Amino acid sequence: FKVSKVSTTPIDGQKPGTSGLRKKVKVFIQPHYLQNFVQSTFNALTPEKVRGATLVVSGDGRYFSKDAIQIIIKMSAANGVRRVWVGQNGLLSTPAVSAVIRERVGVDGSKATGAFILTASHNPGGPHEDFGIKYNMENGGPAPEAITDKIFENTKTITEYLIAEDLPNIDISTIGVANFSGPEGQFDVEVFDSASDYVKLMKSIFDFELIRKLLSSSKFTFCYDALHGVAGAYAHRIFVEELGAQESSLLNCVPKEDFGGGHPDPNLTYAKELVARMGLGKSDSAVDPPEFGAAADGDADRNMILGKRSMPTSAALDVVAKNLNLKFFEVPTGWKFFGNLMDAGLCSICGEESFGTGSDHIREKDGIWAVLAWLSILAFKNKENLNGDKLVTVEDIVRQHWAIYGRHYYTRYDYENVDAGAAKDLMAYLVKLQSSLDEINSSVKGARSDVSNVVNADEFEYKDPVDGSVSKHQGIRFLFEDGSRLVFRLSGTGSEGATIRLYIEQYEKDSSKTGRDSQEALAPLVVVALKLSKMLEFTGRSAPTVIT
Ligand code: VG1
Ligand code: CO
Repeated sequence: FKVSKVSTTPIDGQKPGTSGLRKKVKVFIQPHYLQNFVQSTFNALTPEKVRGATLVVSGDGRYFSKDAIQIIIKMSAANGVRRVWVGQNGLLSTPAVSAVIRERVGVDGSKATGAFILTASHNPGGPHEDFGIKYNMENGGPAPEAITDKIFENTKTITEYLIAEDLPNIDISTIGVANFSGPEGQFDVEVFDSASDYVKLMKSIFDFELIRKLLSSSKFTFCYDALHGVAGAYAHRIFVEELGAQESSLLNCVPKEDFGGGHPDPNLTYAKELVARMGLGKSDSAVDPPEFGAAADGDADRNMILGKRSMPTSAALDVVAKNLNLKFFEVPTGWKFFGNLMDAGLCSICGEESFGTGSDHIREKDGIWAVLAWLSILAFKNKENLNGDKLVTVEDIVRQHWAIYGRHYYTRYDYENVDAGAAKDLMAYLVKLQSSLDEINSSVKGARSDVSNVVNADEFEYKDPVDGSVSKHQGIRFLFEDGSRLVFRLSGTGSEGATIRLYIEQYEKDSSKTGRDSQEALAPLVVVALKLSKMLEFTGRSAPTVIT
């Protein structure tokens, strides 16, 4: 093949957010849009991470992925990359990409040093919806801010990109290797099985024999909803073939370019089918609901676990860590902040408020890992019990947890697609308000006299303990005397307008009060949050788009 230099000009707005660059498909398919970003990424890496390197390119299979993969392959060839690995049909979950970078060894002994992951995660897909791209590093984790800042700077000055226009399109539906030769020598593209490396890693972590006993027992019923995301490419292999679950346990496990028209976000609002099957919706009364249900997002790094109760991550983790005398860290939103801690051996389990948990087996959150972790716990607790009268359930375990550690009532209100200017004004207003605790507290008391006082109000700032880098403006916090807290922040994953996230949390230690409905328990704090922020005045919204 030949290498062409194509002239281009900078395109506005290519700043990677919480997890890569996410935009509407119609934005991504504009001439040079993807190419500018990919070249800017190559230019942000040290030369040995490009020339002669092995890169992974795949994603959650959303609309435009197939075209994007061909473009990235051609640009990789032109930039001197030695080989590109592609999951069959372009499918690899985000955690599987991380596993492939860390674990996979090619036929000739090669190892990957990075990956382009093509996903907009939990955002909908299709010609009128979202596409996304992010770069992961040699440790398998998302590029840190130092790199994403550099990529963004490069997008503002780019003048040309390199592409091997005459390289034929690769058949990514068939496993195999294609060899080419270019001006600098060999270039290979290898299409490989999307699941093998990941399944192997899971088997090295969990006791599959033990979980199999639970899943194949007639007493335990299970349901997994992939919401037509890439988790479907793993679910059959792992849950049915390896662990003996029934075929009928799988819901929406065929990956689709548009996620079947749905919103691949595993929460109580969007995972409607699963919620109904579990009998957990407001008007649902399911016949024989499964004992255990779980769902994943588009790229399979998130999980929602449903027993009769579920437990979101929150400051609950801090209480357990303190109790067990373990080190713990509070980082800003986004998995990229965990990478340094893990690489330095400082942390091994991580969680986010948005249905994300994982461990240091990779450098991404991991939806299927989370399900296997829960199943392991259930399998262990029921080891002697599979023939008994009643299995230990998720609900039993959660209640035991509350009895020991207390309960963190938690909810998140999302105001999606609000006017960007209005969202900015609201945030600026809150920052200004923070200069006077008296003013805050008179507003709090005016809204609800039964809510305790705010004792600290600040903007969260994080200093990475490993490399000393500082991330500012990571959320506006109001911390209350009784341990409750409110956090306001703007989402960094949306593709249009702004999304305001409001995190509301209240700690209850009294075990006689831990069984309440969380929306009811949090109602007073919600009133305070809305009044304090003048949510209605700024945004015109009297209710959030999504409550989780
Ligand atoms: C959201 C979540 C955050 C998560 C991020 C990426 O970010 O709140 O916890 O890390 O999505 O998840 P934001 O900036 O919109 O709040 V995923 O599943 O998109 O890779
Ligand atoms: Co995701």
